[in-house]
Amino acid sequence: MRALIIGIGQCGTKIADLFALVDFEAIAINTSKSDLEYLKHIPQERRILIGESLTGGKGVNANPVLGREAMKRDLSLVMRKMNSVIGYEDVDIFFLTFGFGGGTGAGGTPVLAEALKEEYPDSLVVAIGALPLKEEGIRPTINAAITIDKLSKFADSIIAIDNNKLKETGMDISGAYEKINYTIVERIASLLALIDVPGEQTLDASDLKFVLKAFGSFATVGYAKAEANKVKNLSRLILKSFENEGLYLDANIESALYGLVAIHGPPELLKANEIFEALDYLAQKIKGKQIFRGFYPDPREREVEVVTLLSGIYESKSIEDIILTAKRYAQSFIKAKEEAEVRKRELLSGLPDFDDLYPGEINE
Ligand SMILES: Nc1nc2c(ncn2[C@@H]2O[C@H](COP(=O)(O)OP(=O)(O)OP(=O)(O)O)[C@@H](O)[C@H]2O)c(=O)[nH]1
Ligand SMILES: [Mg+2]
Repeated sequence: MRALIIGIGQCGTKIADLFALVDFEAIAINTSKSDLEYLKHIPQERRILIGESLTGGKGVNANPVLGREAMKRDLSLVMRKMNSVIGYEDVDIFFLTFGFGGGTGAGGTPVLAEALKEEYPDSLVVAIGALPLKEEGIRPTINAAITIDKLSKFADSIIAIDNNKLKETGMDISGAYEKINYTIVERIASLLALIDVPGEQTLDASDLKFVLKAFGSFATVGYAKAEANKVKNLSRLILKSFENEGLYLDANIESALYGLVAIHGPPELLKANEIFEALDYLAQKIKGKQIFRGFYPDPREREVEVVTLLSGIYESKSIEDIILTAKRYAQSFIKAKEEAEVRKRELLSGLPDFDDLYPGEINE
């Protein structure tokens, strides 16, 4: 199973850099030269500055029109570099990491997703994006809504992480970002680490691709971990992984089409009846009724870890709030703009030109 992580913009490249730290192949793309320099783990030759002719390497200041243009102008450079990193071995899934609320990531990611789909039709393109905080104001919300719409046409799944969920942790903002970035990487890395490895019942790349090939709908990754001696009933731990606090998105999991549950831990704890109790419950609960499962007994392990992936989700309060707020704002903005134009025309109509009032000043 080969995954390639591509970070776009500041948020996205920070997350990709953490993936590189835990040995994933990662590429960073940004309009900001200094943000690219700030990365620690992605090798220099895998950092791509785009839109330099447009912004002089200074970022696009949350303007996705510029982010989109930067990616378009340098798309052939990006795809060439991509090609040289990929070589001859196929990529199963491209994970594109980015922040929905900025300019480079929001504007550039859909352009790249479309190009990757065209160039590598057998690979999946999965977007992993952070949704803006409500306090950031209207602009990030609009950027997010329009980017969701565009990505839903090209990405196979969109894993949306709601930054608002981290406010509940009560940390300062940069600490909270760090934590959520780390959590995203931990979850996805734990999931990928269990694909194509030996186990009791295993998950392979085609299972994961099946689950994530979901017409650009939303997916969420749940997670729960406990020390082996504290696990009284594994069923409860599994359920916890996809309950609300396990997820980073307010989503109605009943609207999910597919689920995938991977459990890793000491053999004596992976009791079939407890596992099936939870999996049956989950299969009943989700719309698609299909759960892929992998059990990985490991005698060296002192912890039990459960990673849950739910895909095909189309009901999410986090997403609906963003879309409805953006639509409402767009309507009132467009109306206000039209009114302003009408008022301007009304006010200025009937004025003469200079020549009407200063006749005969210039002899021709
Ligand atoms: N989870 C998480 N979210 C972040 C992080 N940094 C920024 N964000 C979110 O991402 C959005 C801003 O995106 P950035 O990545 O900073 O913007 P960009 O894509 O670099 O685009 P420009 O800076 O406008 O060129 C905001 O809505 C933030 O909430 C981060 O490290 N982690
Ligand atoms: Mg930036």
